[in-house]
This record gives sequence, structure tokens and C-alpha cells, in this order.
Amino acid sequence: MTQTVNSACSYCGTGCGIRLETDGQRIISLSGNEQHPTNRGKLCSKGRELHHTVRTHDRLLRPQIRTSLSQAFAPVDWDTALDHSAQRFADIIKEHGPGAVAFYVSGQLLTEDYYAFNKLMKGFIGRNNIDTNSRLCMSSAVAAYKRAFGADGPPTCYADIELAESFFIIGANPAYAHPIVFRRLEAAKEANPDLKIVVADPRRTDTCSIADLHLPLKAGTDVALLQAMLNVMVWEDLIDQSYIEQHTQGFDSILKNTQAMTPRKAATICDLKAADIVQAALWFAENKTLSFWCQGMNQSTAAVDKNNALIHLHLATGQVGKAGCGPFSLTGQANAMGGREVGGLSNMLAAHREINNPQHRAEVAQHWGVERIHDQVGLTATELFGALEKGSVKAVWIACTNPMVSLPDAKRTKAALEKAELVIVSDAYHPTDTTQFAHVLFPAAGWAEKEGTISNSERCITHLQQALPAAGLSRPDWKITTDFAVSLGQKLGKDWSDSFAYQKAEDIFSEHCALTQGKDLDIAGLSYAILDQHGPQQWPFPKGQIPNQAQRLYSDGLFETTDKKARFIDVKYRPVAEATDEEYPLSLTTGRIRDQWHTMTKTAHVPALMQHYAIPQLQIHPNDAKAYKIKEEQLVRISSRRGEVIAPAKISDDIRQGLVFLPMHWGEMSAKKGQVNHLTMIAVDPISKQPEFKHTAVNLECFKPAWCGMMLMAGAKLSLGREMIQGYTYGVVACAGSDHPVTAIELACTKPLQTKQYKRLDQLLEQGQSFETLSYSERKQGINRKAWLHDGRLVAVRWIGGDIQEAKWLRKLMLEGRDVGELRPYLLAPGGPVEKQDTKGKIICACNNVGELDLKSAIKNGANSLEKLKACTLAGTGCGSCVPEMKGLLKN
Ligand SMILES: Nc1nc2c(c(=O)[nH]1)N[C@H]1C(S)=C(S)[C@@H](COP(=O)(O)OP(=O)(O)OC[C@H]3O[C@@H](n4cnc5c(=O)[nH]c(N)nc54)[C@H](O)[C@@H]3O)O[C@H]1N2
Ligand SMILES: Nc1nc2c(c(=O)[nH]1)N[C@H]1C(S)=C(S)[C@@H](COP(=O)(O)OP(=O)(O)OC[C@H]3O[C@@H](n4cnc5c(=O)[nH]c(N)nc54)[C@H](O)[C@@H]3O)O[C@H]1N2
Ligand code: SF4
Ligand SMILES: [Mo]
Repeated sequence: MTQTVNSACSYCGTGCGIRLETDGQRIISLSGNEQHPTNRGKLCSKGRELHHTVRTHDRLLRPQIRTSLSQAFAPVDWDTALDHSAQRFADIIKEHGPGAVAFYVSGQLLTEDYYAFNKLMKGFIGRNNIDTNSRLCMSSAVAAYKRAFGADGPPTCYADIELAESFFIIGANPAYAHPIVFRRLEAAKEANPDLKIVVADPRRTDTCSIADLHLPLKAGTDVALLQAMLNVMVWEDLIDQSYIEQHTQGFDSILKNTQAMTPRKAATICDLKAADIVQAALWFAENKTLSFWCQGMNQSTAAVDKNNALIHLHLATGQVGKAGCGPFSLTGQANAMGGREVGGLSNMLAAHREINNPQHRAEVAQHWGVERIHDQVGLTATELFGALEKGSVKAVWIACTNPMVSLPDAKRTKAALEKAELVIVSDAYHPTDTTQFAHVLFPAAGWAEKEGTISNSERCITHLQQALPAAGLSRPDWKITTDFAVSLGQKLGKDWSDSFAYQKAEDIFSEHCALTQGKDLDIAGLSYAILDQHGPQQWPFPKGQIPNQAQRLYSDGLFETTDKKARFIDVKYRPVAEATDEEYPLSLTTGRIRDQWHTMTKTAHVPALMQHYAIPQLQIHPNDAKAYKIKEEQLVRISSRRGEVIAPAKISDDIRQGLVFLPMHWGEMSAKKGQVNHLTMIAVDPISKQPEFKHTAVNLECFKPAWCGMMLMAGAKLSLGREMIQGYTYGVVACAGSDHPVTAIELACTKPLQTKQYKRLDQLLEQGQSFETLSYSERKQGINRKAWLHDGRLVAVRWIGGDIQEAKWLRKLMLEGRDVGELRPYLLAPGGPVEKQDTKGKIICACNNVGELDLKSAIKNGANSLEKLKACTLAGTGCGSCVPEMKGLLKN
């Protein structure tokens, strides 16, 4: 019997609704939910493939424990795992006090999971040492909204997209990071070509494909740009004096610094044209403007000031709480907003309450039936790992985040985890870069295997119904947390069982809803039944609320401050934390690519998502490449004061000179030297404590290995590839393809290969089978190649020495699943028929497997419009994420 359930995408904060058809054991089909107000049936390339990430070979299926990191894990049952870890937690608490334990959680937890973790730490363990990866993500936006509005109340709705007259996108690349929001922006522009779009980003990203004006500002200089824009608005008398007088405070106090920032001065600081700054200001003030931002603003040591400087533009023009305008912070993770609602950060309490506020503490304590909430704010993410390294925190429970890859300064993270007496990790997969540092592994039920709620960028709450039974012995995070809580209570001689006696996720949801009553985010009127009957609902949703009324906040001009007025904050431009100098002359910025999600524990399993970008590449301006004598695809060593990364160069004038870009996604498990956070530093915003991931001073040099190699295997063999890259200086794994997936492993080393290593490689490639083989070697050139064939098709290749670019056509051959036929004699020889074979080029459309060369030849043959190009190649007819790149090709 098949059943259809409603779910939502577990990736980005767009919050798309998904429908799953299941037979109770498997997901039979996945599609966008036509009824969901966010996406109306659309999904991006990642969301469409989500069902392929559920039952993978590396799912963590049972609890495991070990007493030291050098031991192997031993599988145990749940009772043993919970008893063991609760006992160790309790021992540490008894000996060193509750401040010696901490939780590090995630904006990908469901609201119910998040609530349970917070209640246990802040209410029962009795300290506030719980922080979340949202510290690395949304904490600056939260701090700025609170400074401006008195509460973390994002005012806008998606419905404003279709009502706006202008978009101002700054420090965000929604074409990659929020694709379905971007589809709506594209559609709005198409429906109204007069709509003005400005994009401020040091790189010309795919988001610029819809821009009327791109401001390629110098990284970190946003405050100067935004101040100058406000200055222009004041000068041109485009501000709304009566709104400022009635609804805001502090405007006069910022005038001096604002007026000192002339467009010309900002043009120098930002390295922009003054006229472009003026133009951006005029479009902003003269139209109903919706502004979007994300990590280009948030991940900075000036982040909160950047955020407030942007909100100023809306307050000064009266563009808050009205249709079609307002400051719209895009949230990162699927439940980043939900985490804010339950007070997931170490300085917050449930339902937008503050730890610093005695009344708020009392309210929460009463709701939880505890005496008091501790009055000291807890450690933030980077402080927490610092405390682990110092030894003042001795035990940490990490849930639903992969800090070995995602925290800045990876060497420090490693030292912290190695020093810790107890590391518990709850994850759905194992091994990950972080589970390798755990003493206890809790298997978490994954997406589709549990029920709960998430809140998206526009405060809209979606109920995810359970589609599948949990894999193996895995359990929902809330269940693990509450069982652990009861056990910990016992070990501490307390009975916490009534406080954590939830039978189902909704029991927690109801308790959370009740705690919001009377607050700005009041959802006391919500229940799963309402969400199931009426679909997703925005907050606030107080008792008696009529469903499906899109809600803008602050429409009455009344804010959450004591005098109900919004605030202008006197901000000043400050340069980035680590200045570039002779030793480290370039600035590195980091971020996302379209088809990968974070640390790739999920997306690396989906070959279709490895086609757009298969490996981490260094984006670099042609002039910088020339100065360092770097050629396209050549390996480059990128070094900072803390570590190094090796990656091939991707030369492009889409990036500013002096700036280089690396993607954040690869950890050591899939790219031996590709983990970007070995370079980054712990420099944080003074208010939000969010790290500056968007700037690091770096140096470059060409990496000249003794040899380079490419190993190919038919099939998606991620774990085999991961095994293979260990032991080499440079190694990266990618499983790409759709019908005939291929795993490609690039290797390079500064030392020549030993016979033993050849043998090992061949063993891994052959996997115990006996196939027909071909070999080719030229000792003097260091060339030593072998191919394995079955039924005329390539099943594996070891390509060592010479130009590895030439091996790429073999990869294409395998991806196409072709018989090698008459190409047999050329397979391994240098200078094989490279160009002739590459008929696709780089894959642009992941849905329909259409390459750059396919598109170029179609354009040459007369497909001179987007519609024609779509019709004859089918590119862009799936999720549409590749449309910006198609437009780029048409333009050229
Ligand atoms: N495909 C994909 N989508 C995702 C994610 C993912 O992993 N993969 N993750 C999700 C999460 S958690 C988040 S937080 C969001 C992040 O979403 P975004 O913030 O949109 O993505 P990023 O690539 O981190 O950074 C955006 C842009 O900031 C620019 N930038 C860098 N420095 C500056 C600066 O000083 N000023 C300005 N104005 N711009 C600057 C960069 O060039 C980059 O293009 O994406 C979400 N969506
Ligand atoms: N250099 C650089 N670093 C960055 C950023 C950047 O732009 N540049 N961006 C930062 C930002 S904005 C973010 S949000 C972070 C993201 O960084 P992380 O949170 O570390 O990234 P994820 O890969 O999403 O980690 C989620 C983990 O939870 C596991 N998991 C999946 N589902 C479940 C589940 O249901 N339960 C449990 N318990 N576990 C599950 C996954 O397997 C994975 O190990 O990275 C930050 N780091
Ligand atoms: S835009 Fe893509 S990744 Fe984001 S929620 Fe929608 S389908 Fe998921
Ligand atoms: Mo994020």
C-alpha cells in the first residue's frame, strides 16, 4: 500500500514543501508540493535528489562507544549507550560543576529536537553552555534585528517578492544558496522588466544574471557602501521624515558619520564607481525595495554593523512593514529560524527571551518547573571550542553539525576535540570528519524518518510528517535527548522523568507553543492538526488566528522596544580583522556552490550533484593568476597563518583582482587538502560573536608534485575513494554521473610512488575481480597506466604520470557508458583523442545532464533565445537552477 506524506526539504532556509510517496519501507517518489506556498511544486537540484541521501551505505545504524580515540568503536544497545554517557556526564558535573559540560547543536535540528536540548541544558543541567552552528550563520542578523527592532522579528514575507519594485541583494548568492527564492526573483523580473535589481558582491555570481547593476565591492567594505547610500538619500531628500519622527529613534545621532561618508569616499574604500553608488541609492529610495542578504554580510567582524546599516536604509525611507519592501535576511539552514524561536543560542532563552533579563528567566523557569535559570550567558561556538582546548569544558555533545569541517581554524577544533574527556556525537552518518573524534556515537533518525516542524526565512512553519521507519536502531534527536535527560537526572540523584516524559514530537511542540503566548512570535494557536489541515503557517499565530493570512510584522509602525520605536545605530566602517601584507597579500573568501550542501555528508552521495563542480577549485582573477604564473586547472597551494589547502585553479574575471574564492564544502574525508577552514581564523564580530569566514589573508604558490594521477571506478564508490586518498599529499574524490555513475579520484604527491603503493591502488580498483587489463608505461616520463575492461567497457583506470587532463575523456567515456570499441589502442597513450571525445564539456544542467558544449553547439545552430535553448537541449527544464548560466552562455 502506498501512502503520500507531506514533508519539507531539509537543506536551505527557503523551506520548500515536498511530497513523498512511500510504501512504508522506501520512498517511491519525491516531488515538490504544489500546495506549499513557498515553492508551489518547484524544487532545486538538491531538493529533487533528497531521497537518495536517506538509506546510504554509511548510515549510522546503532549506538557505539569507545573509551579512547585510539580504540575501535564497539556497538552497544541504547540502554548501555545512554547509561554510559549519562554516567560520564554526571561524573564530570559532580567533579567540576555543570559549567564543565556543553552542547553544540544545529539549525538543521527540528524545532522539537532543538527545544529538548535547550530545556535540558538551560533548565536542568543549569548552565547556558549550549550554542549552535547558527552562531556561524544567523547570529549577526539576530543581533541586528534586536538592536533595530527590539526583537528578532524579520518583517517581510515571500509574497513581497511579487509586490516589490526593486531588489537590493547584498552579500548573498541566492542563485546558488536559495534557488527557489531566486526562481521567484527571476519570475518577478520577467513579469516586470522595470523592476530594478542591484547586486553587491565582490564576485560576479550567477545571481548577477538578473541584475541591472552589479556593485563588485571590496570584501568587508559594506558599511561604507550602505552609509554612502543613506547619505545620498538624505542629500536628495528621499527620506521619509514623518516615518523617522513617528516610528524611530536615533536618526540625528547617525547623521554626522553618515554625512561624512560621501559617495566619493565610499567609492575609494569599496573600490566602486561613485556614480554606481548614487544609482543604487536612488533606485532603493525611489522604489518599493526588498533587500536580501546572507553570509557576505553576516560572516564578518563588522557583521552586526553591516546588518544595521542596511536596515537603516529601510527605516529612513519608511520601507518597513509595508507591502513589497523591507529588510529580508535569508536564513541559511532549513530550521535556522526555528532555532531562534526556541532560543538555541547561548545568550538567548526560549520564545525570544533573554538570559540577561530576570523576568524572562523567571518565566521560562516557571514553565519548565525549575527553580531558576542561570543568569550568565553561555559560551558561544568558538568560545566553547576554546574552552575545550583549555580544558575548562571537559565534555561536549555535538548534534547535527560537523564542526571539524565547519568551524574556523580546523587545527584548533582538532586540538579541542582531542583534549576533551568526553565527546558525544549524534549524527545520521558515520564516518564523518567529526565522528572520528567521538567517544560515543548516537545514531539519529534522518530526514523523512521522523516528524516535527521547521520555520523558514519568512517565519513560516511547516509540519514534516514521517515517511519511513527510522533506519537501524536510529532514533529522533528529541527522543535521544529526553532519554538521556532522564538517565542523567538519575545519575545526579534527581528525578527529571516527568519533565521529559514526551510520548511524541507534538507533545514538545505544544509545550513550545504555550511558552510563546503573549510574545511577538506567539504561536499558541498552532497545532499539528492545523498545519495538516491548512498547510504551513507563518508566525505569529495566536489563539483564534484565522489560518493562511500572510503576516508582515511592524505594519503598525510599532516595534518591540520599550518606547515602540525602531533604532538607528551609529555605526562606523571598520576594516577586516586580518590585514593583507607582503607575506599574505591576497584576501580569501569562502562560500557555497550550487549543488553541494555544507560538509557533504548528504550531497556527496548523489552523483548527479557532483557534475556541476566535482572538486574544490580556487577561483582567481586572470591578473593574479598571471602574477603567480598559475595556469588553468594547475594545482595551487594556498597558505594562511594557520594552515594550507591545495586546489586546482579556476581562472575567471568573475572575481575581483586581489580576492580568491574557495568553496566551504570539502572536508579532509573527501579532499585530503581541500578543507578551507584550515586557513580561516577565529576573529569574531564583537556583538554577535560570528566568525569572519569571508576574509582571510593568504598567499599562493604553484604546487609541483612529483606525479599526478587519476583513478576511475565505475559506480558510486565514495567510501572506497575516501580510503584511497589517505596517504597522499593531495587527493580528492568525486562520484559523478546519472545513468552510469563514475567515481573519480585525483591524487598527487611530492614523493615518487612505491611498488607497494601501486599494488594497494590496484587492489582497491580491482575490488577482487578479474577483468581484462591494458597497460601503458613510459618509465622516463614517470607514466604508469592501467585500465580494466569488462564487456568492452571501462570499469577502472589507474592513470599515473603525464597530463591528467588527458584522463578526463576516459571519465566521459565511462559516464556515457560507452563501449570503447575502436578507441581501445588510444585509451592510455599520451595525447589521446581528447577534444574529439569531449562532446559535453562541463555539466551545466544536473537534472537533464546537459553540458556546456551541448549548449554552445545548440546556440551555434540557431537556438538564440532561452526558450529555444531550453526546447532543443532540455537544459533548464528541470529545477531551473542552471538558467543563469544558460543566459550567460547566450550573452557571450
Ligand atoms: N547550495 C547550497 N545552498 C545553501 C547552503 C549550502 O551549503 N549549499 N547552505 C545554506 C546556508 S546554512 C547558508 S548560511 C546560506 C548562505 O548563503 P549565501 O550567503 O548566499 O552564500 P555564500 O556563498 O556563503 O556567500 C554569499 C556571497 O557573499 C559574497 N561576499 C563575500 N564577502 C563579501 C562582503 O564582504 N560583502 C558582500 N556584500 N558580499 C560578500 C561572496 O562572494 C558570495 O557570493 O546558504 C544556504 N543554502
Ligand atoms: N569557511 C566557511 N566555513 C563555514 C561557512 C562558510 O561560509 N565558510 N558557513 C558556516 C555556516 S553559515 C554554517 S550553517 C555551517 C554549517 O556547517 P555544519 O553544520 O557543520 O554542516 P552540515 O554538513 O550541514 O552538518 C550537519 C551534520 O548533521 C548530520 N545530520 C544530518 N541529518 C541529521 C539529523 O537528522 N540528526 C542529526 N543528529 N544529525 C544529522 C550530517 O550528517 C552532518 O554531519 O558552516 C559554517 N562554516
Ligand atoms: S531551494 Fe532547494 S535546497 Fe532550498 S529548500 Fe528549496 S529545494 Fe531545498
Ligand atoms: Mo548557514
